[in-house]
Amino acid sequence: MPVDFSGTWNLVSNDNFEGYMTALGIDFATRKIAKMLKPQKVIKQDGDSFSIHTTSTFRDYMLQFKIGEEFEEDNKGLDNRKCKSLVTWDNDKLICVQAGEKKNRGWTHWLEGDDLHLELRCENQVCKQVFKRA
Ligand code: ECB
Repeated sequence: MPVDFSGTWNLVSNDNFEGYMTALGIDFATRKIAKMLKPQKVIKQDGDSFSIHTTSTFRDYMLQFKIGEEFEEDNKGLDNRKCKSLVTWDNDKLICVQAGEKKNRGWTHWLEGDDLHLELRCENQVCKQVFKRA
């Protein structure tokens, strides 16, 4: 029985989001707004199919994927770059590789106790986010 990420999750910590956004080329004014946000994630996991809605008072982002199936990701409202993205399991961790213009781009989700963890990577920057169940 694989882990189940399903649920509604609220951001409680956000380490080095500034560095991650800078690596993505996000402008100063947008970074100042974005780092004040407390986004919520709504994750739906149905077998190998996932949807992850990240919502905030400023912008929303929606991602749908199936494990092991590469897809075109259009990072609309984020850095607006397109990637070839692929999500796979590594034991109980969900790993996404976002191949494109930016090196070493991707993210990892895992559960730790009652918390949802997310590591966001771009070039040499790592942002670490923790969410608690709403
Ligand atoms: C959507 C809420 C954040 C909006 C921030 C607005 C502007 C900043 C622009 C770019 C920064 C890059 C990423 C923002 C951080 C979080 C959004 C979703 C990150 C992500 O890829 O989550 C994955 C894993 O949960 C699913 O898409």
